[in-house]
Amino acid sequence: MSRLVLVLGDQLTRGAGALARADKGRDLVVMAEVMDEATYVRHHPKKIILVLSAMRKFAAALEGDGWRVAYTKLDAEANTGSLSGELLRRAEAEATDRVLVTQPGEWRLRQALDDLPLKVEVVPDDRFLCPPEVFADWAKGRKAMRMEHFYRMMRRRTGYLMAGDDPAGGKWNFDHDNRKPARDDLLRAVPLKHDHCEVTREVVALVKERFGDHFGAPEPFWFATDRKGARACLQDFVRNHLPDFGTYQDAMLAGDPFLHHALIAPYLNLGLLTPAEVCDAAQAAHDAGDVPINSAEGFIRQILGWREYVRGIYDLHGPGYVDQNALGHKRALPGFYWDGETDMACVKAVVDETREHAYAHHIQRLMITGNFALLAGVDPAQVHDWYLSVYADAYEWVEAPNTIGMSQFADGGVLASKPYASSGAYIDRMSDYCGTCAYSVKDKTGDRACPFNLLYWHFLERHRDRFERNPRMAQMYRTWDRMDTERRKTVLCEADNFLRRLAASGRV
Ligand code: FAD
Ligand code: DLZ
Ligand code: SF4
Repeated sequence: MSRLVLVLGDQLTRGAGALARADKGRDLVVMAEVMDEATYVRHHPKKIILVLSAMRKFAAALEGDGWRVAYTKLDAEANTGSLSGELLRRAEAEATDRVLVTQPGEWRLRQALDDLPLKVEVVPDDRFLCPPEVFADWAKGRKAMRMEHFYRMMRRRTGYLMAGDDPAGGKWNFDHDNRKPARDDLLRAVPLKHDHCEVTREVVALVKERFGDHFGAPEPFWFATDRKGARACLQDFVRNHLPDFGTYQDAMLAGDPFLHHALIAPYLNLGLLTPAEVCDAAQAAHDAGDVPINSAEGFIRQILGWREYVRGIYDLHGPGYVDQNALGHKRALPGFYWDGETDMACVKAVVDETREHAYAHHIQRLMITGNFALLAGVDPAQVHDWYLSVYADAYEWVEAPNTIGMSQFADGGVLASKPYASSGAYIDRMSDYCGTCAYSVKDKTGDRACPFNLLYWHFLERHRDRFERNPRMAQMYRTWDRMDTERRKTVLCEADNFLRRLAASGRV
């Protein structure tokens, strides 16, 4: 009896997982564009275009390789609207009850497959560098599961940037060299942009018609939508940006959303690139003397460390991870996360760029939009929903640990040893946003005081019981406690007023 080989929209890797175990001569590959997946959050239109266009081209490539492929387009008359429905429909037509699938990234779909009245064989997703049993073994019995420890284990295990038993360059981490602000530079290379092909043009029209009311501009659309294009992006990044990646990793510039970032997360998360080939490319460029160790290490840490680590955390903690709210935050997500209507120049820049590109780099996500939501006490479930909706690279397994854990501290410290909270001073140091802002980053109180300055102390005071004894935060509490009593009262009172204005009108 033949099997249905379900290939999900983010499993577009030839020869991996279920495809590696399937029988080309007998089994039937099933791929389906379905409304359930397109609407479980209101994805940015660019993300839907990317996924559907890449799915169509991947299906064609599989057919070119000799596979039998049953592909359902979103607007096909027979489309049942869900992946379960499509599997049942194809199972009946193929007269089989056997399904082979690579483990879906998200708990939501893992559960849907469990509920199917078919014999579903789930095989591990072997595209990751850390097999699930290795992560489980590393995590076993640990009180604190810190990324840095995981990362060192992975460096030793894979041999990336190792000199025998020691880390190349004599240190595991070169972050100390990597915190430079960037200057406006007209000579900085811009990201590689891809022209629409016929397949993408058809998908753009479909998405504009069906999802035109979602947050985000469908065009200009210039993402790569196949492996060849994704490889070209990787090569372009390694040549033009990787040498400076480390140095400017944390920098933010108004008018340059991309700086020296790789813009490859959408391709990695779809399967058009594998983490192994990305790390290989960085290692090779370093070995050839083209990329200094601070950049090679900083970049490989993101892939081999952070990306693998958040995957492990998501798997280990189960579907309940996203419902946590350790700090008890309840505020509604402000409207400016959608329309950008705020006087805070930094927040406005990130929201506007997100709408335009379905992209913001890590520090923008963490220290601007994430930091504001944390300081203002926004409900983490609403923050999670926003991040899952607005980025082209957003998939719950990677987005949730970053949002719920790293950014909002809603997991109570599983992922981060202290909250990523900062006042305006950090933003001013790492960006040029403050120069054009209606608020003044130098003002700690008063009409023009930067909201990040007011809310930072308000946050520390609100959560004193939880954080006062955290050794990494003790210094900040000492600074706050040394302030004059009247000044502290003024800060807290002005922060309260700010939060009242935010709740009343949303316009701040
Ligand atoms: P670069 O900065 O060039 O980094 C290279 C690669 O490293 C990325 O492509 C990515 O694959 C990996 N990487 C870097 N940081 C992380 C990280 N913290 N976790 C996992 N992988 C990482 N990343 C996603 O892929 N999807 C998400 O939905 C997502 N949501 C996020 C939400 C929040 C609140 C925060 C703070 C971070 C989130 N990240 C997410 C992590 C990171 O911001 C993005 O991976 C990165 O910005 C993608 O852009 P890039 O490809 O230019 O990355
Ligand atoms: C993100 C996405 C979208 C927008 N559409 C589809 C789709 O129509 N069909 C499909 O198989 N996958 C889609 N995806 C990706 C899935 O949501 C992804 O596979 C799950 O989130 C599991 O990680
Ligand atoms: Fe952001 Fe404050 Fe700077 Fe304005 S002054 S850009 S709100 S950090």
